[in-house]
Amino acid sequence: MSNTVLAAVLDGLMQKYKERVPDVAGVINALRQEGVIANASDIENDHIAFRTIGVPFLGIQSLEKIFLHYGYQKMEQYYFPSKKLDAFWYAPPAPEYPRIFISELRVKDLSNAAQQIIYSYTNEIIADPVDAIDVNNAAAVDTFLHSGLWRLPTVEDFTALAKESEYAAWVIYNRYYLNHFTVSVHNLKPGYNTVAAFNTFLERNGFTLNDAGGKIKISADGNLLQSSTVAEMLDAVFAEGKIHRISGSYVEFAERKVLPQFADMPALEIKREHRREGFEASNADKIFESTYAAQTIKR
Ligand code: OOG
Ligand code: NI
Repeated sequence: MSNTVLAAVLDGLMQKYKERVPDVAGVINALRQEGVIANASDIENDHIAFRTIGVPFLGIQSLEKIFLHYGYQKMEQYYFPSKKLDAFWYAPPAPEYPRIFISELRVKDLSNAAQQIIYSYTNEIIADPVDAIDVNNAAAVDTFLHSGLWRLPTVEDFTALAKESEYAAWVIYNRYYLNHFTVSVHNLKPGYNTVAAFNTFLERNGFTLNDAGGKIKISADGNLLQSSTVAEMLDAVFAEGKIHRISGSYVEFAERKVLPQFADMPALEIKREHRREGFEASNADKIFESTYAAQTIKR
């Protein structure tokens, strides 16, 4: 287990993500302009997220091996029946690293036709690709996470998949590109340290928020609050050089409240372990929609 390798892998992910998602630099610049942070490195990254396809050799069981190797610990499972997804979250080896959320498409829950489209791509993979890379080599992992695991999809296949599962279409094109990083808001200065206040800041600066189920997603215990931007549409090159607009990635914001048993602790002593941990399926269910057409149409 080497945390310098993990740090380099995370840096590589963030770099490509920033290049593809203008909202990332947009949010960082707005925070700087309003004097909330001095540098991008002042932002605490609550978690990052990946999407995967549940077929042999791929999916969660494949991608997670990289992060388990770096000392991440597999935590709770979540199930999203209407979206036909499963997910797990992973606790980092040290608090300065982000949590990881990995979801997986339940391919067998899709129609036969959609399954056949997916298999026509994923059947190119005849062994777990993670087993073929040296996970101690950050450059090798970076290349793997940003390379095509299967051939470029056709616009027809992409469109047919999107009709049944927008998640399926997103991942058949975007693969392991970072789906989002998450600004942790509770340690920011007053006026920015709740999701409600942060959303006001975001909208004042022209960002479009995902309003599926309301702009603030709140866990049943009231202690995990989340919001997200709507993914921007980008021109993507498909098979035969065809260009089609697809949704890219988005940015998320999270507020983890101090747990009731630590309510009387002095503010300066409060650390990550004193706050609400994990995720919430009902929040996540709506956050997935940040890349769905009903939301992306708003920007
Ligand atoms: C992940 C959506 C869920 C969260 O923090 O609950 C999520 C995705 O869009 O792939 O990020
Ligand atoms: Ni998230």
